[in-house]
This record gives sequence, C-alpha cells and structure tokens, in this order.
Amino acid sequence: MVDRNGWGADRPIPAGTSRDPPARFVEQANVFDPAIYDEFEERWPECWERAAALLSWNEEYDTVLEDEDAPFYRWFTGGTLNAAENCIDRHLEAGRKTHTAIRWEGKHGDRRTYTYRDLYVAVNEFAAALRDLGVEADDVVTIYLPMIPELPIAMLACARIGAPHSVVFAGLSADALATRMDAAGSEYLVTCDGYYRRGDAFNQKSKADNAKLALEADVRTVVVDRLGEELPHVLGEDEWDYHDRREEFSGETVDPVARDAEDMLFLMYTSGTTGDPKGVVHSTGGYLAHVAWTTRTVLDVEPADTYWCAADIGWITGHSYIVYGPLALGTTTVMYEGTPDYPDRDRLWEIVDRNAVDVFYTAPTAIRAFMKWGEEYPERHDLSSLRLLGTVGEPISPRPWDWYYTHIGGEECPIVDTWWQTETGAVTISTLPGIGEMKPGAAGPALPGIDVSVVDESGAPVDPGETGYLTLTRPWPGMLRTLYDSDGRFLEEYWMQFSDPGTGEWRYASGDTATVDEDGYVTVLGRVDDVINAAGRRLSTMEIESAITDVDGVAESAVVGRANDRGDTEIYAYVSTEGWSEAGADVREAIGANVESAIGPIAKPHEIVFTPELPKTRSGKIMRRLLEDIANDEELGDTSALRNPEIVGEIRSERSNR
Ligand code: 6R9
Repeated sequence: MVDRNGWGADRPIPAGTSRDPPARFVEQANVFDPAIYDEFEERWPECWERAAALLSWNEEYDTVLEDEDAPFYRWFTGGTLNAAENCIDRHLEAGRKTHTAIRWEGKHGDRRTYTYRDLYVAVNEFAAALRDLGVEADDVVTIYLPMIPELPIAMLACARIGAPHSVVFAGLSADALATRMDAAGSEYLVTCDGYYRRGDAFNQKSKADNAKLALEADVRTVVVDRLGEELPHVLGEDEWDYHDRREEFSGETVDPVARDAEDMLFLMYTSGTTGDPKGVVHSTGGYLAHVAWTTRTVLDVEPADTYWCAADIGWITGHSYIVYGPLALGTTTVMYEGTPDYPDRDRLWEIVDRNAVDVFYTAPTAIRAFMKWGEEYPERHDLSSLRLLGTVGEPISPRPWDWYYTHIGGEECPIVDTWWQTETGAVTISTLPGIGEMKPGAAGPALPGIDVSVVDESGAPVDPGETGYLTLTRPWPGMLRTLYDSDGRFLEEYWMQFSDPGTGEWRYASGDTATVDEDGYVTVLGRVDDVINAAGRRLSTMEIESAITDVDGVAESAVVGRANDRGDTEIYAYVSTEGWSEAGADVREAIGANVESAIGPIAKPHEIVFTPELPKTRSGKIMRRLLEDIANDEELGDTSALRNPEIVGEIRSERSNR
C-alpha cells in the first residue's frame, strides 16, 4: 500500500482519508494540468468551445452563448449537427468501421457485439422504417425497451431523422407509460414482447397494450421480439415487428437530418416533488458537447477503451454515459442486461475481467450491496484492467468509498464522485481525476466552466461547513432548456427561488442541500425534502445515514422523521446489516454512539428498525416517503414504483414485533 498520507505502514488508513490521484493514473490522464480551471474562468463562456470542438458540425455555430432571454439560454446558436452522425458516421469515416461500438452482455451468457459499421446499418434501417411509419422531424417517439441493443439503436434512429425520443424505463407501469405519452403528445411507440429479469420472463407488451387503451391517440407501434417462443405475442392493428421492418428496409440508408444546435434531442420524464412527472427537454448541440466533454475529462475515456457504465438506459445516466457520451467519442460501450447478483454475486466482476474493462461507473447503492456481499466476489477475478472508477446517483459515504477504492480499484484507480441531475444533462460537480485530491464523501469542486454556490434562504453564500441550498450561478451547455410544454413550471421549479429577474441575475436551484469546504469541495447532503426538522434544528437524513453506515456491520440505512404525540419530530432509522441477521444490542448501541459523536445527541435515532433490505425504486433510490408513512402509521401510498415491494410487509411486521 502506498503511504501517501503518512500514516505509517503498520497503521490502517482511517476511513475517509483524502487521497491524491494515483501517479500511474496521472501520467496518462486526458486532463492533468490544473491550469484548466483558470483558463476556463478567464475565457468564459468561450471556454466551452473546447467541448463543442469534440463534435462534428455541419454548420459552425456563430455564438457560444445567447442569454438575452435568460433563463431560456441558448448554446452554440447558428450551428447545425446531427447526434447520430456524431455518434456513428464520423467514426466510419475516420477508418474505425470495425471498432466495437456496443458490447452487449445479455442474460444466460448471451452476447452480441456491434461494430460501428454494424451500428450504422442497424440505425439506418430502423430510421428508414420509422420514416415509413410516418415519423417526421420533431415528432416525439416513445421508447419502452429494456437493456437490449435495440434500445440505443432506436434512440439513434430517432436522432438521425430529427425525431426527439422519450425513453420510458421498462420497469415502469402501464399508467406511467400512458401519462408520459399523453403529456408528450407522442403517437409512436417502440417496445418489445417481454424481457428477462434474473431468470424470469416479464411481459412488456401487455403493459404497452394497457397504456395504449388509456390513450386517445392512435399509436403506431414497433415491437421487438426479444423472447421468441417463450412468450408468443400477436400484433394488432398499427403494430409492426421490428425485425420484419428492418428486413424490409435492409441495406437502406437515410441521410442524417441537420438539426439546429438548440433543437430538442430528447425528452426525459423525471418525478418532481409534487404533481405530474416533468418532461425535461435536452438540446442537440449543448447536450452532446457537454456529455462528450465530461466523458473525456471526468471519466477519462479514450476511443481505445472498453468502458462500462452499469446503469439502465431508461434513466439519464444511461442516456448520457452509456449511449451519447461514449459513442460520440468512438469508444466501446458495454451494455448489461442483467442484475449484479445473477447467476452469482460476481457477475459484474466476471464481465469486467472477460472484457478487460478500463473504466467502470456505477451507483453507491450498488457499491453498498457489493460491500455487504463481501470481497470474496471481486477477489475471484482479475480486475487489473481497471483504470478509473466512478459513482453517481446518491452521496457515497466514506466506508463504501474506501471499500470501492480498495477492493475494486486495488488502490490504483481514482474515484470520481460525480454530482449531476436529469436536469443538468451531464456531470457538473466532480474532481478531475488526474488533478484533484479525492475527499471521500465529498463529490468535489464544480467542473471548470461551472459555477456552484451553496446559499441560505436569502440566496447569500453560507460559510464553509454550513448547510445550504446547492445552486448553479451560471448556465452550462448540457442544461435542460425547459420543461416540455411548461415554461412556467420550468421557471417556478428551478429559477424563481434564488433569482432576481429585475437585475437579470439568474440562479438555478438544484433542490439539493449541501455544504462546501474551504477548497470548494461540495458535499451533497440530500434533497431539500430529505431534511428533517427536529427540535428546531435542520438535520440531513443523509448525514445521519452516513454516521449509521459508518458503524461496522451496517450495510445501509434510511432515516425519516416521525411525529410523536407531542408533535415533535423524532428520528426514525431503518437499518440493514451485512450478511443479514437480526442485529444485536451492541450494533444498536454503536449506531446511537456514532450518530451522537458525528452530529450530536439531537440526531440520535429514537428508534431503530432492522430489516434485511430497504425499499427501493427501480433506479435504486431508497423510497423514504414510504418509510416515513410506515414510521408514522399512515396509509401507504402507491408502492408500484418499488423494485422490492415485498419488503414493505416485512418491515411492518418487524416494527410491530418491537
Ligand atoms: C444523475 C442522476 C439527481 C439527484 C441529485 C442528487 C442525487 C446524484 C450524486 C447525488 C450526491 C452524487 N445525486 N449524484 N447526490 N452525490 N454524486 O442521478 O440524476 O436521477 O435526476 O437524480 O441524485 O440528489 O439531485 P437524477
């Protein structure tokens, strides 16, 4: 072990110790000169031309940023380009036809490899088929597919003909699909018969059928046959088979439609704190420039790499960092259909080993699961191909960070803890892995060209270490342009709280709380609505959870507020332990003591409920709202968004046994 921090070889490095990027990494990093921060500062917003330069433009843009109509910012105006051409055609022209674009790892060892040339053929044929169905530029095409290659193919086919796609995560319900199609006025759907999850076949077509029954519009539908004989399906009126369609247009090519930089590339629905899902609108030029740039600078990806982001394309992480970012750079992107523990808990490491993956990007929820399962699983495999590790989606507390660093990265790989949102389009806060010191638990400073400020209610910056609202004070290329059909809600949700339209000072409210330290490193504490106000003190659930998960033997925790008879709010903690067993009094005591010492007695959980698992959404986020309802003995709302609905009953009975 390299003793960079001077702790002495005979003493273990305490959890959460800061580390410099490993020297072996720095030597080859895409970005290694700290001057980049000053350069971007001095030349803002023109600095963002560095990102735009990673793309091929049909027509050069005239202006980097237009802000007359702020906060409806416009980037790279006057420029035209096509996203599919950038992700495919130009790599063929550069002599990289036979380079692998997508390496697909399916269930039961199924595998498919698409070279850039294969991808070109598939995308062109499907683009021709979509056109034949009547799809024109600016028509929204809804895609409701699991992690099969036809999903990125359909997205890129839409991009090629200038039709914005709206991908709906395959695990969402028929209702959710119908709501999103209706909101987007989408009359085209690409779906499949069904798909495998773990060992089982799921019927997707019946969900799509039910969604269509609820819609007024006639929906022209293309169905991918994923399961063949295992799940026979019948095509109705206005329904076509994907493979037949491709065959019909076999060998056809479609000229990529030159899109204005500001034209919508896609729509992505995300839940707001209240009300209907929000249709986040992303542009073509700014979005693609920002994702390509961050794939290169933050994830350090190069064309020769095999790169794997183990997310689902149904969420923004997959859009930006499985599809658009890596393909824009011409690298090999791995796409995984299955779950991390099927057929065994070493599945991911087996894939890393066999494909010699260079860069691996996942979420803290997965890392906590790996930690819980134990290091014997990664130890079965050679992970020495790995050069960089990334995390996204939630704060990662120091213990899982250290575990990832040690057991997956072998202490040779920097970790980038990337903070961003569906709305930001691409990474906005992270260390640059060849430059910045890593501080476990803190995502890092704002990227060059991005400006972050943690402020109080009045919008004034808080002191280092104080909790405040995380805001972005300047626009950035990948930012959402508006909410679909809802400029008013866009202004209301993201801009009005901290902006001063009178002076033209616009500030984006992320909805997260955070602290910032003297070096500008941001520690995200959680969503604004994850704040518990107990005895007049604002406590972050994330902060308490971090103190709980730092206790030896604890795998995961979720903390909610519970109103007692006096109306005071008490802290209520749900905890799962490593190698689930009913945890004993000593763990209970250690949790209390640790929270008390990390935050203070006021944050000490009033009650702790041990559970084998926490209820999670399909994107892996803990469902705190549900846990809050259980704690408060309230009627449970809709649990259909849960990946593990069965756990709710278990928690309830565990609770009443206490
Ligand atoms: C990309 C993505 C966004 C919310 C965001 C924040 C949380 C994401 C994080 C993080 C702490 C990180 N979040 N990355 N919190 N550290 N590195 O996840 O988008 O699904 O829209 O979620 O996720 O709370 O506001 P999205």
